[in-house]
Amino acid sequence: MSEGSKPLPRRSDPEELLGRAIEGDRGALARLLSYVEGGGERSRAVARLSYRAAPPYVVGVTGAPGAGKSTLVDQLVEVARRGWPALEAKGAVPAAHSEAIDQVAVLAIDPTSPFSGGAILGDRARMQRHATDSSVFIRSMATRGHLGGLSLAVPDALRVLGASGIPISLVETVGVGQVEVEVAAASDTTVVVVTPGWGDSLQAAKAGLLEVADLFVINKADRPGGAEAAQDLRQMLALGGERDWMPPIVETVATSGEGVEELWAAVAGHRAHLVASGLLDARRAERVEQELRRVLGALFQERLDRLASSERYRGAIEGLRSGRVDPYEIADELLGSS
Ligand SMILES: Nc1nc2c(ncn2[C@@H]2O[C@H](COP(=O)(O)OP(=O)(O)OP(=O)(O)O)[C@@H](O)[C@H]2O)c(=O)[nH]1
Ligand SMILES: [Mg+2]
Repeated sequence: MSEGSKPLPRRSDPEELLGRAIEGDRGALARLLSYVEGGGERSRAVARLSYRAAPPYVVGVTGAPGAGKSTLVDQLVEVARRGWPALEAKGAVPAAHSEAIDQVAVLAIDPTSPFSGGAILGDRARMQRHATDSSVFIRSMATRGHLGGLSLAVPDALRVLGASGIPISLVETVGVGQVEVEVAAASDTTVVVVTPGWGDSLQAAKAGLLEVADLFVINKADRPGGAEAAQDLRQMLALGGERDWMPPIVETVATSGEGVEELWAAVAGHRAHLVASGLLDARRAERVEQELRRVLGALFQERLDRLASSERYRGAIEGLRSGRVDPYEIADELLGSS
């Protein structure tokens, strides 16, 4: 067989890559995630392969820039690998909660730049001690061209992690914009990180983080003002009225690891609540619907962009300028035949 008639190199075939990722090949997994980021046909092929797989349990960690999210995630990885802690309280400990966790993935989402910004490098450095540990998979993600941006790329990426057999994923996002808040809300347990000091909790509230939080962390508890921050949060939560789940508030010092065990226990407690109440499945089912909407939205947008660069569209604009027709008529006409 001549060189030219060979099929595509098998190592770039998504199915082959997924097979290898399941066997623990981290290079293959990294490549699949690059496909997801890159968008286009390859990302679709990856989605097709992985969408039936059970997703990992997703713990979203969000909060203002510099709150200590990466430092905290780095510590959480360490603690999480010891497994879900047994919850003594209330006797409500499903058997699933004593299971070991053999692998943990970390996704650090960078919404600031599609061209791999400085934040990613900082995060990498902060999590470097896990770099040679084969049970920890760390990845920074941006959206180079994924249709629908982060809000679709992240669920796709999580599904790939699930399909590869990774049971837990920690997702770090900066909670600043609508999309980041959406990404955080797509987690099973959303941890909102604030720091002591006036106004931080208020900022979190303004950014819409109060609604998505299942758990609050007051990090940098080695600084003064932790108790006041907790008080602020409690007051704001109380304004929201009764809820099924009142988000616990945990104080941590991420740099020393203080409070991180308690944080992990609180995550486990929330997970137990979701499982026991049936909310885990209900939330995931709801997310599937939201995802379909986003996919449709992205596809409509794509269609609109194509239409807007067509000859027909330019012709229609001419008609509009001459005042012969109104925009609604033209829109109907364009849509009817697009
Ligand atoms: N004093 C103190 N400093 C901390 C603590 N946790 C993190 N830091 C420091 O805060 C700075 C920011 O920490 P990161 O973990 O990078 O914060 P981040 O929220 O991931 O930051 P971005 O990803 O840039 O939004 C670093 O210099 C950390 O060493 C803490 O508990 N106490
Ligand atoms: Mg960070």
